[in-house]
Amino acid sequence: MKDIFLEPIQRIAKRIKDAIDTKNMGYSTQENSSGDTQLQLDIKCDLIVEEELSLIPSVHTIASEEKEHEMLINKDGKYFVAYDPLDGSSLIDVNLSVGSIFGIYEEKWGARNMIAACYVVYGPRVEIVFSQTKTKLYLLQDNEFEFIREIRMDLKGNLNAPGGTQMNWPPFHKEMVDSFFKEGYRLRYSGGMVPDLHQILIKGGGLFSYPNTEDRPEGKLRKLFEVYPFAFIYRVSGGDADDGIHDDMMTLDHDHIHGTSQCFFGSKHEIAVVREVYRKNR
Ligand code: P6P
Repeated sequence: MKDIFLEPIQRIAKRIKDAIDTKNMGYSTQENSSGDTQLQLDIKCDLIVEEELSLIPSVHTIASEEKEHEMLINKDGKYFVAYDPLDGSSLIDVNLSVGSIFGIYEEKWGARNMIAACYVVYGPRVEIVFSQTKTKLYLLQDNEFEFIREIRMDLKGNLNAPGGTQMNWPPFHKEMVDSFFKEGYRLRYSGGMVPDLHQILIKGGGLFSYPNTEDRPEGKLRKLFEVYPFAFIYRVSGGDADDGIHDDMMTLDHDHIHGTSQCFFGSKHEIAVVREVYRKNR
């Protein structure tokens, strides 16, 4: 199954990298379903992904952060692909890393139907991380992606990536985040989900958190094309993920293609701490 998607995603990564490197196109007059004003680059990257995925016969339906509705590709296909074509695109203005995220589901949407996940990080280098039964790292060199190594996380890390507006965090969440800093964890947060989670994954571990907050009572990050893909990747890599609400978020059925959720991704130790704190404060 990886062989069906890896090559198209490598083509997507090269085309989006080229799009990022071309002349700055500024903002469009449109908004996406999350209410973000779309960069013309967002729209261009969305079309790149749509074009490449549409060439795969086994793709049934696609759903994009940049599209209000899902899009039928081939009624005889069996894979449902959700994607965020250029996550964190507002960071391009300040020359920080951004990414593309893909969640691959079988027969229908929903965490329980996820069978693979992948992201591309566009930084000083372009890298792809693809998870199915193992998590594999690929690096773009001389315009070709080369397999580098399998990624495995340590049981405990020392990086702490606390998302969301701190003044809107629940007090028990702030106490938990501060407890990691008191243990010596180091703050690593750029505001880009892909590079922030890539750093924790590659450096062996830690915690990324984005809680429900007063201003975002259902969290901010989108389930189908952000939360579930990274939860899948972290678990396959020997880490863990949780939503602080359900016994196992990856058994949940589908609700809405733009549904959001609070989310925690990290090494097993840090996620166990999250589970204990959130169960106590339900
Ligand atoms: P905050 C980018 O807009 C994004 O969707 C993710 O890439 C990132 O993790 C998050 O929002 C950052 O949100 O509220 O911490 O700035």
